[in-house]
Amino acid sequence: MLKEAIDHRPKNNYAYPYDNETLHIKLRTKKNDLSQVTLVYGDPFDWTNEEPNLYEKNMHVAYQDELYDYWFAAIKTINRRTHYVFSLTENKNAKPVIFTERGYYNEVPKNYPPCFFKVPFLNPIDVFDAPTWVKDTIWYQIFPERFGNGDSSNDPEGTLDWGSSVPSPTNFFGGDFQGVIDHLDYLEELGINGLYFTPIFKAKSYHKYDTIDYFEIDPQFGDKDKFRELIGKCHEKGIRVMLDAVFNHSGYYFEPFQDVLENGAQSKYADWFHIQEFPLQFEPRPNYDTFAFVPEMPKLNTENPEVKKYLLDVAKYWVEEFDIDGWRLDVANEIDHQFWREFRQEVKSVKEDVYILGEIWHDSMPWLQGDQFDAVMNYPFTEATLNFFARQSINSEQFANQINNVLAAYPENVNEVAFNLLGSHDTPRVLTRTDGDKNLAKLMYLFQLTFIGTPCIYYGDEIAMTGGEDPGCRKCMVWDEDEQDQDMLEFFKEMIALRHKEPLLRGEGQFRFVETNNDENYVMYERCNSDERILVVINNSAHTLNVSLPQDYDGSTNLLTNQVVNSNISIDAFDFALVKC
Ligand code: ARE
Ligand code: CA
Repeated sequence: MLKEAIDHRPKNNYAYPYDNETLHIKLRTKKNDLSQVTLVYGDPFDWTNEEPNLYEKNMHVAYQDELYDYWFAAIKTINRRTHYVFSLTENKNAKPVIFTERGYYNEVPKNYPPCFFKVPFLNPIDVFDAPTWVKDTIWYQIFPERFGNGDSSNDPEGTLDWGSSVPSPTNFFGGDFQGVIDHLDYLEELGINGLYFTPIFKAKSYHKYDTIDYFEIDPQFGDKDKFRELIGKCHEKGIRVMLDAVFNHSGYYFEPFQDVLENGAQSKYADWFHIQEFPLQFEPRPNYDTFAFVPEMPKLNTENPEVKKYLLDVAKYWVEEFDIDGWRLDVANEIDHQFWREFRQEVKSVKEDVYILGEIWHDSMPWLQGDQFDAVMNYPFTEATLNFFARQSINSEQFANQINNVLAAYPENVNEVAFNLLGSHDTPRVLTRTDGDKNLAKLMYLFQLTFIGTPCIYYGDEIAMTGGEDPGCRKCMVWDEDEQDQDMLEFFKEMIALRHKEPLLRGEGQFRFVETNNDENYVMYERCNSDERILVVINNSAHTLNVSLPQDYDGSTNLLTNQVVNSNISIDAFDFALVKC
């Protein structure tokens, strides 16, 4: 037994309340090292004759990554207080070893056991509780300058004809809210039910990440009435709306920053930013903190009470006055945690089920403990999926390892609302990553749309648009039907409809890999609850494969053809099958 590999803390992804009475416990051990792990638990205050009352629950391996097994058990707590140890068995003949907070024992310590791990009390307010509607949501990301130009009267000076040129870091094409309203029927038909807009507030650039006024809509998109109309029409169609909050930094033309430029240290806004010395200097690098080293994006001092109040008022204003349903938080990881805790309290006090999505590309456990975000942009998921399909750089077992690694890093209730994307306005498009290979792109979308969490489609991916790194990925949406890839569009509609039809494919169903096959390069995974199961088989190879399904799927239904399948199915090269039993 490799004791050095064993890890547990009664916190975070390892021990957390799943709901008001259920506790999830996970334990990490070296991969394939142990044959059995049993959770031995009880109420720390529950004694009879000097002996604590203890119960046992067998754990199972929920996830495996490259190096580790992650054992899992869900228990109902006793009086909401829990203490526990793990009984670890290496193989049939070995005596179990007891793993505790204070090291290893040969048997479960008797008498008062201070070495037990402890989850002192399950307080309902500490349960991670993202809005439940998110589990049923399929997001669609819109970059407003590039989705549709519905009103030429608001076009900025120098606006180019729609789609007449490739995007540069400075050009404008005139996209606006009317352009979105004009195409709401298209979006409804596609089947999405959440829109995520990159910034819409008054700013200088075409991308609007350099805010001038957080209380104003950028005039190139329309006015507040137009925005209200857009939200109203979305809500009528059951489509939620999420906006981008760029609170890490303002734009250069934000009034308080202009005041600092003018009045230097005497400005009443001098402490609104992180200024190293006056006068301000921009070259060779700014002498004030910025986003990256971009002088046009001075970092806001979110510890300053005035700044905090200002930004929290902004956050509440758009929820209260316009009834938006979510905030996506730009550069969320560079803002202090205290700010985000207050942000959550304030925004949720206005509308309880607002979705709070942080932009963090890395492991995000500190933000996902229930007191800050509901989700983060799941780029580690993106990477694993790109590696297996687009780059063909890992085999099926490594793919499962990488996906399991992401899942094991978080509580299950966090995974159920994870924001899973395959590309965004910050990355090359999927079809560009696959070098134009549509089949591979479809396998990626299929995986995303059948995975646990909530998927987000980047505008235009559904009609097979291409584009490289920013700004290449920000081309004008193609509206000429002859130039849209209708086959891809049909594929999206079919898969989206299936996800809406089958609750198991959404947040309801647990996710687990059933089989990975490196020689034939296929994966099999399951979404299931206690009654029903859906199996997805993906053939990521250039050959037709004959795959034998797990026994209990004999006689189940192929969800795409509605035909009954037997224990063997044939899957074309770079194709897939979905069966339900
Ligand atoms: C522009 C040009 C770029 C140029 C850049 C720097 O387009 O080609 O490199 O300027 O001069 C917005 C605009 C961008 C603009 C940028 C600066 O959309 O077009 O770039 O402003 O003016 C990191 C951050 C993450 C950030 C990404 C881009 O952690 O927060 O970088 N994403 C958000 C938005 C962006 C937005 C900004 C932040 C700024 O989504 O659209 O840019 O408001 C690794 C790292 C991540 C890193 C990621 C991508 O995985 O771990 O931390 O994200 O790569 O680089
Ligand atoms: Ca316009």
